Amino acid sequence: MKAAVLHNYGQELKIEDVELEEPRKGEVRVKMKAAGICHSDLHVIDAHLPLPVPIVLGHEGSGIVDAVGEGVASVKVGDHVALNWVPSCSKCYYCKIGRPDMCDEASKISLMGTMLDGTTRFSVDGKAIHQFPLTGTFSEYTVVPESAAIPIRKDVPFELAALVGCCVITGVGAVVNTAKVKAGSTVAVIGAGGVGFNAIQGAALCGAKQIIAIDIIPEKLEMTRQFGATHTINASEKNVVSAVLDVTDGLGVDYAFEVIGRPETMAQAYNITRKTGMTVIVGLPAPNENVTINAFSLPSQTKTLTGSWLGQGNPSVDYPKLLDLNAAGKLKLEPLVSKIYSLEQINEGFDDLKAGKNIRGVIRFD
Ligand code: COD
Ligand code: ZN
Repeated sequence: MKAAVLHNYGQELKIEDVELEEPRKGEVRVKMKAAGICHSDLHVIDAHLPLPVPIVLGHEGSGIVDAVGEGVASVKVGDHVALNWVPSCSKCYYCKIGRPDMCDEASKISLMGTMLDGTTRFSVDGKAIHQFPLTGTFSEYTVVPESAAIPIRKDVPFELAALVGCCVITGVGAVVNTAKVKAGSTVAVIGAGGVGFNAIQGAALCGAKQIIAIDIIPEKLEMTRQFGATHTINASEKNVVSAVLDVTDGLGVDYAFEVIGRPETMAQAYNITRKTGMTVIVGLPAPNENVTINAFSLPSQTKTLTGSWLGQGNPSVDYPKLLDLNAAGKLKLEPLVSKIYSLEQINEGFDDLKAGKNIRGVIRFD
């Protein structure tokens, strides 16, 4: 079985034969059909997200259940599934209060590159290969906990189904679940990548009257309009704060979303939020980075500054819902897929991601 393995940070992934253990109790094996290439995978390659190597990356994926371990009840062989990289334990404090995105069990292993029990199912010559926590979708097959395999409708192309697992739920959820954007409000999204495009269409779904897309790539900015952006700002040409004030009667926006993961753009998101508005940070910075914002503004402008992880979603409920919204024509998934790659072309996919060429590049396993 072939998988793409990262052996050392900063290097290309190597396509090689990897052994995969049979699913243990409560686990399922998935024959992968499609996997999205997300910036978070690139964060690992660039050593910004400190997961151990060697590792099979990839956390946005879909496929068909091919084998189930003892006791598995929620999926069966033949089911189409989209994978979930934050499976909830349903026992910890956060799962109990209805915040599975903050599950303590999932957090514990989030930087371990393993399954929930701290072990991994991939190996080469008896030597363990890590996996993107609970997933590892850049592989012809993967083994995941039952709660990481969410059954989905069978009439959706796999490359679209793959996207709900990260960029769609993260972007749409930040807007719908975390910010709860109100109809008629003003929204800015900094970073028009796979996740940012979904924040934009989430804002359109909520009925925002003004949606300002901010990026540094003109072609991407142009494309945001078909997802509902009403204004675009090229951050490499204009001062973002003044440009946003210009189009919002000097107020700033009701809601600003940072979808890149850089301290400068996080501060920018806060600074373009109007008094009493809300700033939502979606992008993940390196663990040691800090943001500088004006301390006086905290009490004097009473803005809400918060974060959003996995779009504050609940995958087993939200994936099917997001795919239904797509089937109803209310959520665009087709135009998110800019280019299809084979597993062998994965490094080209990462080069294109770095160059900002795609909304989403997706690997098809055939
Ligand atoms: N100003 C404006 N836009 C910029 C700037 C800038 N200074 N710098 C870069 N950009 C743009 C790029 O041109 C690009 O279009 C966009 O920002 C980033 O998009 P992508 O496609 O590279 O990245 P995504 O959308 O795949 O992922 C971005 C996240 C930040 C959401 C992701 O990397 C992340 O940090 N996720 C949050 C943590 C998380 O949930 N991780 C686990 C799974 S994602
Ligand atoms: Zn992702």
